[in-house]
Amino acid sequence: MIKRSSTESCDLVDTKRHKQHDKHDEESGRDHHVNDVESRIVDYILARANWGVRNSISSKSSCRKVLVIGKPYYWLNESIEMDKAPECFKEFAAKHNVDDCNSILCNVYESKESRIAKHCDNTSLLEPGKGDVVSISLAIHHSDRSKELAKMYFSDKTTLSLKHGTVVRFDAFVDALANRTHCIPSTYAPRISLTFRHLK
Ligand SMILES: O=C(O)CCC(=O)C(=O)O
Repeated sequence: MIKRSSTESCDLVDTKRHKQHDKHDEESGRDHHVNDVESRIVDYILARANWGVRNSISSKSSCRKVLVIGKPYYWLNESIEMDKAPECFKEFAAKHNVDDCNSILCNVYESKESRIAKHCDNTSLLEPGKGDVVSISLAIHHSDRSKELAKMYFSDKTTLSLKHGTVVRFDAFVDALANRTHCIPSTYAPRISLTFRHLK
């Protein structure tokens, strides 16, 4: 089971489904025989993610934890310097052609209630001319890798099914001009996303 604070009210998603993996690892419910770049990233993020803080706002209300790597986007949590992030992040970024980004916001959606509200990205923080935003989903549990983990809805009626390895790309400047928002209202299976941006 993933460690959670005792005050958290968000129920974990479908824990029964992971019983078989609990046999492998009672502590995390994850299959530690899998040691690819994605599972190393998931382990690293799960061990460090916490509620996002921004003045009086907390990501707890969305049942979503965060980990900030590189330049901080939105959340004021302490961030891990890009150079200090483990090699698996560099390998993963290179694989997805986003190794020139200077900010990775990791969102952890552990429970059914874990969500992100309708929003446009804050373009005032982005490097001018570099509005490309790339968000990649990872299943927390290896057994969920072929399943739909969540759905992302854009206000122009585009709906994307998020699975392990799904890459979502959009231009934040274009979307802001068109007032095209996006949101993920709920979580079907525990998911982590890594969102790569170019910040000023
Ligand atoms: O978690 C995701 O898949 C999307 C994250 C997102 O929309 C954001 O960080 O602004």
